[in-house]
Amino acid sequence: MRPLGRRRRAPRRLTERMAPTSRAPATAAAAAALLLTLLAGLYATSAAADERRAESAWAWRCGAAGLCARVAAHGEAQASTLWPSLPLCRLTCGAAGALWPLPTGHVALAASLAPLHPRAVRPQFLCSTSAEAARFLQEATALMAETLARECRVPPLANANANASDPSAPLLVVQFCIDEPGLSLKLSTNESYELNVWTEGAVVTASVSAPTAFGARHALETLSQLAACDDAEGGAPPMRVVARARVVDAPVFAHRGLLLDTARHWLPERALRRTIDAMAAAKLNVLHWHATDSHSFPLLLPRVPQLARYGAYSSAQTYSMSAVARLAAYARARGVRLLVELDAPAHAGAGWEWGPAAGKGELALCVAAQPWRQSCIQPPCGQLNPVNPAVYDVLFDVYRDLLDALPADEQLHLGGDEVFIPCWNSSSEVLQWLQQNDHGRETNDFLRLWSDFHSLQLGALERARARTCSNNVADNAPILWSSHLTNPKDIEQYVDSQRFIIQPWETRNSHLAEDLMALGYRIILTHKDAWYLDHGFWGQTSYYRWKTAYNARMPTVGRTSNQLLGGETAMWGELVDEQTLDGRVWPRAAAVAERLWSDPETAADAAEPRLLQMRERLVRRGVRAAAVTPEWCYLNEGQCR
Ligand SMILES: *[C@@H]1O[C@H](CO)[C@@H](O)[C@H](O)[C@H]1NC(C)=O
Ligand SMILES: *[C@@H]1O[C@H](CO)[C@@H](O)[C@H](O)[C@H]1NC(C)=O
Ligand SMILES: CC(=O)N[C@H]1CO[C@H](CO)[C@@H](O)[C@@H]1O
Repeated sequence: MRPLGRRRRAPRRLTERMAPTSRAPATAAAAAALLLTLLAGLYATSAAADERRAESAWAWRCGAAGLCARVAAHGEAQASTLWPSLPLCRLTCGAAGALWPLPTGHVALAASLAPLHPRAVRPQFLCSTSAEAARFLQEATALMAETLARECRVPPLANANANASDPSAPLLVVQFCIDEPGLSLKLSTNESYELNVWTEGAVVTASVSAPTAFGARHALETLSQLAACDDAEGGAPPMRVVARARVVDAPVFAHRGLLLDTARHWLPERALRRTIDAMAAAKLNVLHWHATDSHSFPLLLPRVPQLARYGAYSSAQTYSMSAVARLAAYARARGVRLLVELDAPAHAGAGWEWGPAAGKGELALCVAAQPWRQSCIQPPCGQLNPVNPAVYDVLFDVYRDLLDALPADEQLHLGGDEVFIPCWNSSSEVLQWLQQNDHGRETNDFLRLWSDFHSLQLGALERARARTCSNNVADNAPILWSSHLTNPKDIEQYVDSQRFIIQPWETRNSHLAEDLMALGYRIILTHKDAWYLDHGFWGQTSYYRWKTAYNARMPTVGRTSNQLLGGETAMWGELVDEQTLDGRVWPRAAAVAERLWSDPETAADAAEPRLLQMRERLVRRGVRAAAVTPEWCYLNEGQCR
């Protein structure tokens, strides 16, 4: 059966400005042509005829509630307000169009679209933008253009001068005005920006001013979200962009993270890069890389190659330090920091077995012990040996190698969760040490030992840092998970508030973060009953939908004092590898991204049309984000709440 007759839309001129357009009511001649086409269709059996596209009967109109309504394209009374597709309608509908995350400052979007060709985008550097910032933004602009081209499947220009030969071809000029010369991305980097877009003839100008190149890069993400593919056939430019816009924006929280775990399952570099692409689109800025655990140690360290030799799942499932450096550079070009975590002293076993053979004694205890319930919380067991001085020498080498691969001064996560006291309490070496140092075997004695481990671990890190010269404690203080050590009533005797940032991973109704901030600690918050993306697949856990993740609020205290640094969502890797990674993480991590960037007063329902566009955008950009609503509900905004 042939699709209904298709009317070719008149090709739009390349320079044509697009306002919501109408389709003329079918004239008698057109109706006759349609009838003929239909009749012809009864007899047409060729494959070519079958593959023609059916012209849709539907168009979209932006309504007063800021929702795009699907309406019949023909015979609509107010035909002049119709857009031919939902993405085009959404660009300028509602207060924030298709932008994700929601900007926190002024947003104005004119309901008029200009043609855009993603292969014709030129950066320009104004004010006294430094050469270093200009180089970064030149690359960032090229990345944005490439991302848009990919989104709309625009092939490279056959002729490098194709644009110049056609003065009426659309051109996007991006003008940058950046205050700070440097390119250091850290907790205190100012990520704010201001974006103004206007159109004159075939030229769209986007002017970006920002204190830092990283703020300007966010402006490019926003600019890319002011554009959508134009599916019209017949000579139309591949994309449309909002012709006049103004966005003033800055994040509410400085630390906006996503945790990936490459120890429970190894992930190829391409999966990490794809995740970073999606993070950049959502303005997440920290990839917390839980690189090692008791299951595996995939980091191939030049000074301590034994860790990967013993600890990697296979010689192919490793990350060389040049791979780490490559990933760090890839991330930084997208406004994302790599926050590498080598969990310790618990969650460490695989890779640490070679100590006795190397004359260093037992580096880890209870490695793969059975029955595992007596020695750890999750198999395989393993906990570093806190009383063996060689452990801290190895950690010193480990940190030196890592810091050589990462940008100078980069922050590290030191782990610190889930020490299982019975493991240490069953080691004759540990017990002997306790006895020799006049300690008993009470819980407090083990907590003291654990706390001393973190002091010595931090000592090793600081010695390693001396080689890469830094003592900026405020910006790159190491992070520890909450644990028995961080109980508010005795944390002060175990963890120094001036040296460590604490990452609570508690349920939403917990007051741990507030209590720790009252004691002067700085906090990165992970709501484990909303932002743990692994839940819902094991034990008694349940799956948190994007709306649950979105609606999980941050505490109100600690903001003005800069103690509440931000939050993270976590994709623990026990039950996810590259096959299902994207769909587990996205678009839920994007929901958390908006909570951390914008912290909106409104709940998820109000954000749904934009979130659904974000999901489509990620898919078009090559991320296999999960579907979160039937397609009918996507096409009919607000009808499935
Ligand atoms: C970031 O820079 C903007 C523009 O210069 C400024 O208004 C804002 O206060 C800065 N934000 C912070 C947190 O310093
Ligand atoms: C350590 O083991 C001893 C002997 O079983 C026990 O008495 C003690 O309570 C244990 N300590 C802790 C903190 O569990
Ligand atoms: C592909 C490309 O960028 N071609 C040209 C487009 O126009 C500018 C300005 O005239 C040229 O510099 C480019 O080489």
